Amino acid sequence: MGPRARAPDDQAFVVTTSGPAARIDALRREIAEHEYRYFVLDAPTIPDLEFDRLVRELEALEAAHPEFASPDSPTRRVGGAPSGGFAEVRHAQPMLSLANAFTYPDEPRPHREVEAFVQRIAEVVGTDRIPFSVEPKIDGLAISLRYEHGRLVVAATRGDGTTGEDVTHSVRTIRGLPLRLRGGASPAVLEVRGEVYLPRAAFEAMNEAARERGDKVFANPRNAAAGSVRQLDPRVAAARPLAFFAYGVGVVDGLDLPETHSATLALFRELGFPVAPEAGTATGLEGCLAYYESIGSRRDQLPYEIDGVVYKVDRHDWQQRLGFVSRAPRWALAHKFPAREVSTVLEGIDVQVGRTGAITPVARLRPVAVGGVTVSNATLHNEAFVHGMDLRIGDTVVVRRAGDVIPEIVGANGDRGPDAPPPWRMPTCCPVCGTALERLKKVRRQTRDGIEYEDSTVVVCPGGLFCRAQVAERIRHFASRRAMDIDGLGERIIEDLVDLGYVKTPADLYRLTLDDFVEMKRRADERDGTTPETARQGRTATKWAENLIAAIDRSRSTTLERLLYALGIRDVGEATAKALARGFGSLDGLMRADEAELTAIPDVGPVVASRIRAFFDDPHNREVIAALRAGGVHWREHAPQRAAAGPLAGRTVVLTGTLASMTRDEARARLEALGAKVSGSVSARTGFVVAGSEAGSKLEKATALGIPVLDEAAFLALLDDPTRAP
Ligand code: I6G
Repeated sequence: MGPRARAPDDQAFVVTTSGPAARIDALRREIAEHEYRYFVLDAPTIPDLEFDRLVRELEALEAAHPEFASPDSPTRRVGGAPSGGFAEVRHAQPMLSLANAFTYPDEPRPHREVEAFVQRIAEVVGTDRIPFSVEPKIDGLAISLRYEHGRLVVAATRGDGTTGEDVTHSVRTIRGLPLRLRGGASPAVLEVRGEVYLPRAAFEAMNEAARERGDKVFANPRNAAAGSVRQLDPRVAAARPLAFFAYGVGVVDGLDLPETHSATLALFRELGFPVAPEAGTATGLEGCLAYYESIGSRRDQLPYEIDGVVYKVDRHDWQQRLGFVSRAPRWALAHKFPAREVSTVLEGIDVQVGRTGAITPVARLRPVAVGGVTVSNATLHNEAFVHGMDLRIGDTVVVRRAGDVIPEIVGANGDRGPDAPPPWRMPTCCPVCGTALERLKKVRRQTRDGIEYEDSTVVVCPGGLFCRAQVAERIRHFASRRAMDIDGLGERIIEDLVDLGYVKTPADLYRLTLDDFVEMKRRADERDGTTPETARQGRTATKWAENLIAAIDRSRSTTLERLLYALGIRDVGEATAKALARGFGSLDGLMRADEAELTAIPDVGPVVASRIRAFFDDPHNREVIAALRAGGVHWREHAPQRAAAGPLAGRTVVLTGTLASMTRDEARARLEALGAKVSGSVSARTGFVVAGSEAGSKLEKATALGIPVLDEAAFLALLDDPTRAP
C-alpha cells in the first residue's frame, strides 16, 4: 500500500467466511479500514504484502462472482472506460474563494493585513482573543465531493465557483478518499470540500521521468495535480499518487455539524477523510502569526507544497455573524508565503563544464527574489530543454525555486516581436579550454517554428586534463564531504590552486606544503589586486594554510569506497563505489577485473563496467593512483564479498519508475536478498524489469528487446513467491 506499513501488531479484524457474499463484504470492509488507517490515521497495522493479498483475494472473488459487484468496492476505484469529456456540475452551494494577505518583511508593519483581518473580526465579536482554526494552504486543486446517503456520487472542480467540471471518474482513484462514509454514516447529503494534491516526491519523480522521455514537465505540483485530475482516462489518474485533504463543507442535510470548525475537521477524520496533520488551533493575532512562522520554517520539509496558511474563526455561530464580503468569507484569510515562482528576464545562457566534461546550459537571469532568496541563475538541464521551451535571450521567463531544488525555469513567454533574437545554439568549443565539444547521443528535434536541431542529451568537452574547468571540478569532487572530505578546501581555493598551476591532479594535493599555500595566497592576492598584507594578515594566512594542511593530512586515512567515489569514474556514484569496494575488497583486485567480473557486481551493467575498465586502463589514471599511494593515501582492504545464493541467483533485474509500496533501495535490497543482481541498465542479459509508475526509457527498451516486465503487483507477488519469476 505504501512505504510506511508497520508490523501486524494490532490486528483488529477477524474475517468470517460463510459463502462468497459474506467474504466479499468482509474483505471490502477490512480493506477500506486498512486504507483509512494508512491514509487518514497514518498508522497502518498490517504490512503492505498482507494488504495486497487481501486486495488480490477480493479481486479474485469479485471476478468469480460478478453478481456481487458494487461501485464502491475498493477494487473499483478505477471504474469504467475513459470519458468523452467533462460534464458541467452546478454547485448546490457556491465554492467561494478566500481573501489573501501577504507579509512585507521590509516595511514598518509587516503583518498589517493580518492585523486588519483580526481587528475587523474583533469589532464584530467583541474580543480580540479570538479562537482560530489554522491549516496549511495546500498548493493543489479545490474539489467538492458530494455524498448522498453515505456514498460518493459526484466530485467536481471549483470552476468559476458556481459551475465546475465533473471529475468523479479520476477523483475516485485517489487512495484514502472514502467512496463510502466511514462508520455507516448515511446523511441525505454531505458535501466535503478540500484540496487534491500531488505529494512533492511524486511530482519530482513524474517530472524526472518526463524529462527522461523528452516530454513536457509540469511547472508545479498544482498543475500536475490539475492535469492528473482532468485526465479523461481514469487509469492515468490512478497511476499518479494523488492525495486529498478535507477542509470545509458545502451542503449538509441529515447530519449535525459540531459547533466549531476544528471539531468539524475531527469529524471529517472519523468519517474517513484525510485532514492535514498540521491543522490546529490558535488564539488571536499572536497565535496566528506564530503558526505562520512555525509552518513557514517547516515548509521545505513538508511532503507537499504549500503556499501559505489559512486562519478561520473557529466558532460556526461567529462565522455566521461575520458573513461575507463580495465572494469571500469575512471569517477566513489565506496568509500567503513569499512566492516560489516569479517572472524575470533571461539575460543570457552560459554553459558550465562539469568534472566529466559534461556541458550544462545555465540561464543568466535578471536577479529576482524567489521564495525569500535572490536568484540570478537557473539550470537549463541540457540543450533539448532549451530548444523544447524555445528560450530566447530577452524572454520573460518564470523561475521556480522549491525546497533544496536548484532554481528552474518552468515557463517562458514566447510572444515576441519580429526582432526576436535567434534560437540559442550550444557552443561548438569548450568555453574554458577551447577544445571542440563532442556529442554523445544525437537526437533530431524540431522547435515550434520548425527549425531542426541536432540535439544531444549529453554534450561533452573531451579536454580532460587540459580543461581547467574539469580539473578544478574533479578536485572539488575529490575533496568533497562524501568523498575524501578535505575540510576547508573550498571552490575558490581549488580554482586558485588550478589557475596558478599548483595542482593538476588530486594526487598533487598530497604534495602541497605550508609554504605552497602561503605563496599561492600571496600570488592570488597580487593577481586580484588585493591590498598588501599586514603582519596580522600574514599570521592569519599561515594559520589558514596550517588548517588546510592538517585537513589534507586527515584525509590520507580513508576507505576504499570513499576513494573509489572520489576518483570520479563516470557513472560510479556512492552506491556503486560501495558495491565495488564490497565486491572486490581491494583496489588491485578491482583494477585487474574484466568486464564480466565487473558486471557480477550489483548495480554494474555493461556500460558502467566498460567505463570502469576504461578508467583503469588509462595510464594517466594509473599514475594518479600510484601518486596517491606515494602521497600516503591509504585504506583498509578485505577479502571480496560476493553473495549470490538464493532463488534469484544468476538473474539480473532492472528497476525503473516509482513503486508505491517501497523505495527503490528497499526493492533492490529485497531482490538482492533473493540472490538477484540489480542492474541500472537494460540489456539483452536482463532477466526481467520491474516497472513502477512513470517508468521511462528503460521500460521502452525492455519492451523493444522483448524482456519480461513486471508491474508492481506482480513484483510484490514475486517477492512473496520467487518461483513466480518470469
Ligand atoms: O482555497 C482554500 C484553501 C484552504 C479554501 C479553504 C482552505 O481551508 C484550509 N477554506 C475555505 C473556506 C475556502 N477555500 C473557501
